[in-house]
Amino acid sequence: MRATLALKQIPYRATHISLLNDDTESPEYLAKNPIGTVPTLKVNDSDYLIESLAILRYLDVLKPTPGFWTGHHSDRSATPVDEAKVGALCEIINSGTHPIQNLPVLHYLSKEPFEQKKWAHHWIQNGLAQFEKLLSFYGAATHFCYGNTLTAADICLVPQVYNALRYDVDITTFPLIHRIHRHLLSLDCFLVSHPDLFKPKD
Ligand SMILES: N[C@@H](CCC(=O)N[C@@H](CS)C(=O)NCC(=O)O)C(=O)O
Repeated sequence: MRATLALKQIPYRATHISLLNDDTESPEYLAKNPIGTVPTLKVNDSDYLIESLAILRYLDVLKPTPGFWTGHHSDRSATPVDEAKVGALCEIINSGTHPIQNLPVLHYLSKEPFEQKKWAHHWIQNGLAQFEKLLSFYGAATHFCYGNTLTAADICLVPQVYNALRYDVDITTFPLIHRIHRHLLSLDCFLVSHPDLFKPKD
């Protein structure tokens, strides 16, 4: 979400919310987001948005340029098929990978960090393998997941790779993901939104 705000040059103020300290369980937080997840985006005095893809869609309607649902194609116009393909890449991360390695699932699975890590590693590996296959199937080029410009698929990929590295998934075994991810990390919108920049100072 922060990368999208940066990409679309929408100013915002970030508040640090720690899942590990149960900040999302406080009455103040739950009043804004009753399911206690992050991210939450305050958009006016009474509305708070949740769910990353819903927020991405909102931000795209709010500020359509640059758009990120179809990718730009140098040899042709973008079509609804492009949008569905970008959507499929997003879903592999957002529905097929991230939720299975999310903290509540790991806590339900086991109290043992080793078991949690083994599970998360397996499902992230599985999700990225699917993503890699689809990148290849859709003919991903060098720099982006789809087409010649940044799309929502890139925006979904970067935080999932961040998590993959936390669980020691070797992303060099996915050549397309590895190459694209390296390029994405050099872009301003990802540089200024990197999670390490939003950690509280000691
Ligand atoms: N599908 C939601 C997932 C939100 C979500 O589950 N976020 C994680 C952190 S990345 C979280 O809040 N986990 C803690 C919890 O669910 O209690 C989205 O895309 O925003």
